[in-house]
Amino acid sequence: MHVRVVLLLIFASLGTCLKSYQDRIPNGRNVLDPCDPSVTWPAVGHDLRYPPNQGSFHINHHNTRFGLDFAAAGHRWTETLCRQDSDGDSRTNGEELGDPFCQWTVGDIPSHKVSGHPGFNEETYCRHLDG
Ligand SMILES: [Ca+2]
Repeated sequence: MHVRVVLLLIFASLGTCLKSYQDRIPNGRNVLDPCDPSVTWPAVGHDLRYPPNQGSFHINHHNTRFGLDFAAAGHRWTETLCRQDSDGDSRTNGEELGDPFCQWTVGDIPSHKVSGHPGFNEETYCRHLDG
């Protein structure tokens, strides 16, 4: 019983973190699956679409390079993070997330729509999945 309560609290806090992180990057709630643009990818900094407490349960997930860069920036959208190309697809994180001029701040409506996933090089990652 006690263990269940602790686990519930841990998972609840993970979900809360995710939501607050989504609001700290432009279009954080609108990032699409790099290989299936019909669905969103809420856990933008992770290599799983959903955090461990939502959707597919998967404990062995990792941060993407973007997630690591976001953490290194103090979980804030900085000009440096915006100008980085975390996934190496030749597009900056800002270009992919709809802030190509790196002017977005928390609470703003991004100047552009999201156009890519900052954590995956769409071309190589999706080709890898196709086999
Ligand atoms: Ca990308």
